[in-house]
Amino acid sequence: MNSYLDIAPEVAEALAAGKPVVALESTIISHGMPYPQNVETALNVEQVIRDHGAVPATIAIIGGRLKAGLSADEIEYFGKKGMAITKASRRDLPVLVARKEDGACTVTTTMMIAHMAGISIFATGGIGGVHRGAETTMDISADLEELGQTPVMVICAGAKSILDLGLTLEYLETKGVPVIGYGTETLPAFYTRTSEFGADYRLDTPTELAAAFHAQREMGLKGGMLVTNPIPEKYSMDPAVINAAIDEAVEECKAQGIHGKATTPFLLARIQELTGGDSLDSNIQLVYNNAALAAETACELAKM
Ligand code: PSU
Ligand code: MN
Repeated sequence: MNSYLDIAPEVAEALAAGKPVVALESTIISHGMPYPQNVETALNVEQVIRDHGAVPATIAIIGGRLKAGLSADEIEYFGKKGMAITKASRRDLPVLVARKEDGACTVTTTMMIAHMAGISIFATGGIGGVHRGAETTMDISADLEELGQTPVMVICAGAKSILDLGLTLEYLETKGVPVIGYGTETLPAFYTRTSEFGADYRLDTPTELAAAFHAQREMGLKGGMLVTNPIPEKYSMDPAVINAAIDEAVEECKAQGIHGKATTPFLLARIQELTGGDSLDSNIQLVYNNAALAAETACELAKM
């Protein structure tokens, strides 16, 4: 086993026994939501996974150690420190580990560490993608490259329109990543259940998701699978309201010259401010919804 990796005892026991485990990311805690809702959500999401028969493994870097499974105190620490923790993507791992520093794991590094630990399924809210204007800025999230090379299923609520959804789908197609609509033919747009874009395939049950992932893995195909699960109807937002907030946040981001890894956290925080917290409520609920589906799918996969 990787000597930089610490698997929490409960997670290690579940993996050794072939029991279902679901990975969770830590950037959503430190950079995706404000304190204290971030900590409350992170603890609740672990409970949702347990309630659906799987073991949660929140993933982070602490003191240079790659952690699969955090304690409640460690989650509180990440939530409180927030943006002061380094947001860790693939390129950040070597220096953070060598210097024994902390890092909040994005979708990219959560996939990497989940795979090192032997965890196949990961639930989150949204993924990074091709940003609007990427044809000149070249701002394309490392999450897409990771989906192209690491065999982990990522269950999300689609992509926010802070991204160029069409270009994000083109990139995923190039990388050979299946984009599955869960119970839907269209790509969900995070705060809303649909978008103008199609998913590659519609699958309707956790068993079907597990079977597709199992086939991909058995064939030894490189790369992950992206499952896009629409936000529950009662928490979905008015597209006019959320899109106005997103457009404004994107304009401010450009005007302030924000770029690189700061872009996504800036946009997420600004959207929450502009919508007076409504988008935060929706965000929290869709994460619970994804966690439940991930746990159910992990249970099915464990039987295959
Ligand atoms: N999108 C969201 N919520 C998030 C993120 C993205 O709707 O919390 C976080 C995830 O951790 C994701 C990361 O992996 O931001 C992408 O950052 P970047 O765009 O800098 O690659
Ligand atoms: Mn970027």
